[in-house]
Amino acid sequence: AAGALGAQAHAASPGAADPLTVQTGNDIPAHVSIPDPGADYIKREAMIPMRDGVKLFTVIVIPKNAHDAPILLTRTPYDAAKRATRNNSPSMLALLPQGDSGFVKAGYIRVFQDVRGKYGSQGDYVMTRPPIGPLNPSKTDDTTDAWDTIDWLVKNTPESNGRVGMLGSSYEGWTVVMALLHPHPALKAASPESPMVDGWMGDDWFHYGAFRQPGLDYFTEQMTARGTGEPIPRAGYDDYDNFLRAGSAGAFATMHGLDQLPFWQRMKAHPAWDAFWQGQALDHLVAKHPSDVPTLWEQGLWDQEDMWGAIHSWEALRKVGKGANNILVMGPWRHSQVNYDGSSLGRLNWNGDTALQYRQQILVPFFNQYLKPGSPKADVPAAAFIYNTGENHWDRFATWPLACDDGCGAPMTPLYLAADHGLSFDKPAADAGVDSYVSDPAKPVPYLSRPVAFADSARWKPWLTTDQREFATRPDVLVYETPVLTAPVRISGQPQADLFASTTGTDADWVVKLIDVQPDTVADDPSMGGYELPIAMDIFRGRYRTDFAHPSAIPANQVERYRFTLPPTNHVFQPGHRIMVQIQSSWFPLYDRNPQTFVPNIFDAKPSDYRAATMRVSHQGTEASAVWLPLVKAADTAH
Ligand code: PG9
Repeated sequence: AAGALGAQAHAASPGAADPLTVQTGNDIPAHVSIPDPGADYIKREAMIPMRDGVKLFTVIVIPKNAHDAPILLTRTPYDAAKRATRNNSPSMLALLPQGDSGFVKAGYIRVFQDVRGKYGSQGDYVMTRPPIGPLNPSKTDDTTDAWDTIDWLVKNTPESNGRVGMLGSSYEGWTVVMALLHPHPALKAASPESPMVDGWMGDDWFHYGAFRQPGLDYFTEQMTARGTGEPIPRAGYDDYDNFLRAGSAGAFATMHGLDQLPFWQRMKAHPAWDAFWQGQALDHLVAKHPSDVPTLWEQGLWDQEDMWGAIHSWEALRKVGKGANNILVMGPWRHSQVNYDGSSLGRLNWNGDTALQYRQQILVPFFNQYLKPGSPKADVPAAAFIYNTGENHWDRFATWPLACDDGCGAPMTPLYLAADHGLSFDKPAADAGVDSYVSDPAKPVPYLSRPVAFADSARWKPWLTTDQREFATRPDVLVYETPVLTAPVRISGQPQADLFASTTGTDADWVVKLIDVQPDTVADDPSMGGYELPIAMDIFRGRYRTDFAHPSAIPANQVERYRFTLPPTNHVFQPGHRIMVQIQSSWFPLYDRNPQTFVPNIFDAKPSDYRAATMRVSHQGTEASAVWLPLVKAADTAH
């Protein structure tokens, strides 16, 4: 039969190959689009030229028959083509991400763009490329790239009304903040969602100088390929063992070849908050270049990745008099949950889908107000929209926080560590005591029960809500708690850890956890009885106690003061509950171990540097350790 077909082809075109029979070129055409006549949108792809000639790959999804439509732009390192294709569907609602539904229904044009050097875009990739200046000697950054993109979009999208909003979470939130440093005039509203703002202070890379080891996998995923790279291969399932066996984070990275990555080389050279980090700390930069673009700064109350960025940028802007067009939003969410279902987190259940409530009631009306002329004014509170995680409802604030060190309705109130592992609002006596534990770097306290694999995203996402009971029983964790509360205790602001402590070593980490202990009996959910729910917790690397830029050895056996702000909260400890504080000196393997012997750079610590030390926490007289609470009377709440 094959011979007969060949004979027919030859007979049809003697002398020349018939292209309908003999394929001589590429079976994959250079340009192809598969139209769906039933689709309710048009999808365009463009290579948008930047001022230096580099072209960025951009997907533009336009509702069919759109005219005078606003544009919603997200710039991403996570594959614009994929971000714009949740499902291969003729329905724009099904095509685009879940969090976009309100914008789709409101008729927006949706745009996703690959940042420079990733996926379809040309150019070189630089991790969260610092702004043009001492750390970036080129003529472009993500401020100019956003500007050039918006300029092109409004000139080349005839269906648009010339108004653009920017939205995105995490790295995508960072691109929104970068755009705000010098916004294009067509940028009319913005929402950085859990934006990465200061990688050293409290976002992805470090918290107060303690290094977050999952970052190493992120580096190989992002920087070993233009497209999607792989995480670091592991011999064992349990990352507690994998990292412990390697020694320092630097040794783990070297063993797995990360020294080839320029960003890791830079990070390793800057373990302190020096000019490298200061020069790209966007909370400081937005205050130096405050924009007039109305902005919703959003982050989760249990945001396990970027819990620093939104609140600190918002606060910095408020301090330079830009409160009016900058609103803070905090939902009862993990990282980026704002764009998904917000009905629950871990073992916690909320009053409906809180993420949808926020998107429907605040986010979309806010963007409509500025992007769709003629829209009603959005009903947005003057300062902040924050979920009340103790009473299970949203609170609207005309000013926030409700208590702080200076300039709020109420001062901070110390909740002191007390004798016999108690907590009290009364200042302890001069001889109330000191508690101690041995912190052994050979047996660090885990942040989640073992085995713990960074790749297990189902455990990672809600981890900040994990029951802290099993850690409370370790001999290297100090536990303090109040009696059972007989009246509600309301806090709304940022608690502050304030430790007076010593170590027999010369460096130390301090982890402080503020916890809501549920009653023994929880009638509707009995297995929650006694659950120790973290409300605010963080880690502080002791060498930075006097200066984030210049670490110094801790004098052995000398009481030093360690003060650091815990993540923000808006919570009510209900009657029947107890307030608990836990203190420990490691949180592994999420954070690299402190060798507890001062070395110039902990990334280079040698096995012999890691030594057990006795930690002493004082709770007496002038050395009264406390957690300062943004305590408010219920009547002070502005609903
Ligand atoms: N938290 C992630 C990230 C942001 C910025 C830099 C590196 C990582 C993210 O979710 O995008």
